[in-house]
Amino acid sequence: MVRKLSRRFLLGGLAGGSLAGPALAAPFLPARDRAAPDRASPFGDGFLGAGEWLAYRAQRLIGGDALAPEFTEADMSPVFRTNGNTLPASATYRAHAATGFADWRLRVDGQVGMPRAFSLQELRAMPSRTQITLHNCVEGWSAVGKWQGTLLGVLLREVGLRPSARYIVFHCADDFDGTPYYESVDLDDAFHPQTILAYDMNDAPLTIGHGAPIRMRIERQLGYKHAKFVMRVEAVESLRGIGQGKGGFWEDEAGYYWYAGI
Ligand SMILES: Nc1nc2c(c(=O)[nH]1)N[C@H]1C(S)=C(S)[C@@H](COP(=O)(O)O)O[C@H]1N2
Ligand SMILES: [Mo]
Repeated sequence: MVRKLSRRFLLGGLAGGSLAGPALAAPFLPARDRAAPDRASPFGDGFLGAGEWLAYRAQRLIGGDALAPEFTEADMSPVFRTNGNTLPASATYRAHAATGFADWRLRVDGQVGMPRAFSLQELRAMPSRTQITLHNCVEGWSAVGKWQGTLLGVLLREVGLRPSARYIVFHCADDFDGTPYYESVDLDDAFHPQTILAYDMNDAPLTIGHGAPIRMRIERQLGYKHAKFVMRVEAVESLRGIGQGKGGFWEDEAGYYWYAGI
């Protein structure tokens, strides 16, 4: 398992993306410290549709380590549209935006040993990854963009994930008719080398429309999994207590698949 993780990490560094920053020796948890999210349904037996469950198991089995394709600068889309909410209504969010997110903090809590709040400067100082990838929205558009951000795996290691943690939930500043946006992933995606808390897009600080101050990039998943305006990262044992229990805003509201693997 240790060899497998090293290979994953090495591939992450060689496959077009670049890693930067201090303390890159072993940012990912040893396999034995990780839960086994693929052994049981996140929501209890029979919750995921049969097709979704099969796809999830198959992809975890054969493609657990696989990287999403990466592209070159020449492939980058001249226009990368925004989608969903482009400016959270929250007064707290707008106050942070007005001051360039200087006093904003990312809360990281839940099933962790040391809950912590990170400033944008702290996140920027941590090991990062840059990648040029294809974003796929279920509404029928896609675009290639360049993203830089803190490796979620490194962040989780900082706070010490408890063995009980099985899913990572992203709580966002925006809402639709009063229901806050949220998303979640299993630990395979959380520790995947292309899963980053992006603060830069196309070599510039993330704009509000694209999710400032940070938005997720979870490259093997469809667009709606890439939570924008992330305010809090919560490690949980089960997704049942989150929202209406299906793991994400669109999963709860419109029956989108929780496992949106592509
Ligand atoms: N917080 C939040 N995150 C979100 C959304 C949203 O409305 N709110 N929309 C999602 C959808 S459907 C897509 S396709 C992408 C769009 O990202 P973009 O605006 O950077 O293109 O963000 C995703 N993340
Ligand atoms: Mo989307």
